[in-house]
Amino acid sequence: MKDTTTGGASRRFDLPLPQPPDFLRIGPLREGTFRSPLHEPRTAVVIGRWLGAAVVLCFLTGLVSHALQDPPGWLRDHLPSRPVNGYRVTQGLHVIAGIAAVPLLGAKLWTVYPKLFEWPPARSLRHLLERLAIAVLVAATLLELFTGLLNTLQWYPWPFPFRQTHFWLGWIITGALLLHVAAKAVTIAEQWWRPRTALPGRRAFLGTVGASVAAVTVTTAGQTVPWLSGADLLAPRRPDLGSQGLPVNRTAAQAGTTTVPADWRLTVDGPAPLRLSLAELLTLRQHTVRLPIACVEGWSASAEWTGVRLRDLLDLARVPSGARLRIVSLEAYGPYAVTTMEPAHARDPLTLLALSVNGRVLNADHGHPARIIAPNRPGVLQTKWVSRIEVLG
Ligand SMILES: Nc1nc2c(c(=O)[nH]1)N[C@H]1C(S)=C(S)[C@@H](COP(=O)(O)O)O[C@H]1N2
Ligand SMILES: [Mo]
Repeated sequence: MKDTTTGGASRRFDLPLPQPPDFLRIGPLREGTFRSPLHEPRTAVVIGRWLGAAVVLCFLTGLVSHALQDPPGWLRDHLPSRPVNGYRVTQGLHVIAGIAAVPLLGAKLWTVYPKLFEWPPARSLRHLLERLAIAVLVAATLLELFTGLLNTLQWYPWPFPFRQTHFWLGWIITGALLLHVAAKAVTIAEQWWRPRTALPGRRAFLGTVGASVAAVTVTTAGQTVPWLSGADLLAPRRPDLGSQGLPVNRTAAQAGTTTVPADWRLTVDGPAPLRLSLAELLTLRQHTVRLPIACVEGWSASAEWTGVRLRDLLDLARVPSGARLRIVSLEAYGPYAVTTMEPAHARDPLTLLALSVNGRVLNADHGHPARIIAPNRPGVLQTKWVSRIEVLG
């Protein structure tokens, strides 16, 4: 059936055809309730393009983040440890695009919301399915942006696991978005290249949306983009604030690792297992590298790390070069107390078992006595308070 709002001329969304029965012509179902001329397809398409771009960017960078944090078996051996700043850039973009999507989604929903009161609610099975797909798209996108935003604040006021929920919602949104774009393909094509027609208030509206997007991104992007750090007013983190010049997510007090046992040794499994005290680690060849902590929450901060190359330790223990590792922390509980590392990262010459940061011995909050620091690796996997390196084969 032909959608009555897809005419070539720009047509407002709020003309219910046919009208609802008399007793229902109340509230938003009355004719003429929505008076703005901007509830029309051209404005919806202009904003939809930007919102679509932000959503696609979030989805792709989200896939990268998920793959690096929890790689499926077939991908494990193909995840590169370079570029050094890879995860910093993809995750920075993920959070920047997600924040930009908030005002864009608000503007898009405002533009089209008279359609919520379309009459009749469903003209055909196709129309009903199309509207159901939009309901899923809107609900999933609202939940996705809400959980993502709260994650940047490290606040999890819900009973479900954040990462899995955020990941699967991303797929649901992408599927529903493809359906939505397919269902609206004619309208989108018609409006895409249409010469601009002056509609009262449109420039001001689009200008306000653009200014809102600029305001929320410029005041938060400084948590990962160094030259914007001066404008970092709304982000939960300033990358240069924290002990030893770096933010801390989980403190030693929270992890229960403020006091390291006097008999602490780094254990490395392998054909020639190692048990090394801190003094012994310091006698091995030390390297200094400049690498970022790039947190999934969107902040990142570079620092100078000094310590022993992980691959030197693996060679000493005669660990085979293709081995995957399990890195075990002194932390007893906590989702990042144990992490795994693929050979590409384990063998990268920049990957260190770091003992100091910015020229000072690691303090308790940054992982004393030893922590992992590796290039192109999510912050959650830069394990602090390392006690043992196991070989997974
Ligand atoms: N053992 C352990 N290591 C950990 C964590 C943790 O909770 N436990 N948090 C990780 C996270 S989420 C980040 S972003 C980095 C932060 O490192 P920093 O506190 O030294 O800046 O440490 C990582 N290492
Ligand atoms: Mo993190």
